[in-house]
Amino acid sequence: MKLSDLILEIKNKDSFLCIGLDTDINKIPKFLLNEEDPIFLFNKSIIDKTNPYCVAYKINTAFYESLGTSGWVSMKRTIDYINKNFPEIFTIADAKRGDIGNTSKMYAQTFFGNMNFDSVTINPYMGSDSVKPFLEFENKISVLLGLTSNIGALDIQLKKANKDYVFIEMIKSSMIWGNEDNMMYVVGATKPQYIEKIRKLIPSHFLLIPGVGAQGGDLNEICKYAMNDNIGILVNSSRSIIYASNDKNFAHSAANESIKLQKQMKIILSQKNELEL
Ligand code: OMP
Repeated sequence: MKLSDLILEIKNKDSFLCIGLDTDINKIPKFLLNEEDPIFLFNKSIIDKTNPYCVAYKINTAFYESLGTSGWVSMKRTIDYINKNFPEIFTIADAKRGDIGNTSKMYAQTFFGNMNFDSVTINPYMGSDSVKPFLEFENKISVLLGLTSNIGALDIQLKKANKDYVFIEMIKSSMIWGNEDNMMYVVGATKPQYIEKIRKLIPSHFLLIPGVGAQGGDLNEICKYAMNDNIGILVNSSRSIIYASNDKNFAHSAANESIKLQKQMKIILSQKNELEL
């Protein structure tokens, strides 16, 4: 998918919501466990009910890979289901990959070539040769970890290197590897105080912002600094949406949680439009 198609979808739906399919076999409703592929069935139900309110689905591959072969099958069935039925929805393989070039090429083939995701998250700290194989795929987007939402971001990313934070130095180096059309950056919702600085450095790149919901990030606070002329953000929430309830109505509850966020996003977008008029 092209970035321009994603922007169009955001405008059509008044939403920049990304729903995280962090589907944990231990957390899904118990009655699904009798089915042949409970993970896929759970995802399908969530997707069928939530698709009008979101513009992206992020599949965190850890939840699938941890199950072995059956997990990979569930992941492939899920991505194929989205691509076939909702081709307008942007897909992210949250795999956080990156290795020497020769190996990264295989990761890129896995998630872009074989699985046909629109984008994949990449840990860029091994440098340009670890990211470039992903950038060689046309109409695919590499999402580089910038400043992550976890407490451990303090250990390295928020240490000083030269004059600035390590993560700022990383963004400065990596922003020339690709461009706004084929690269995004992850910035955690739990660290809004750094977003203004990031935006000064990369005013045009899209930001993928996880951490709203279970991790406590504030949607309004993030949007104040992170949005740009093209909206420029996808905000991800996983657990607070997909595990909103654990009974027969779980997908309906997930839709309700999605609607709550989408309504807030609609207000934010209309306020932004008014300011620009
Ligand atoms: P919830 O906390 O349940 O909304 O899930 C957040 C999702 O975003 C998980 O899949 C995380 O792996 C992912 N994530 C972060 O939480 N923090 C980051 O800094 C980066 C990511 C990510 O790359 O998506």
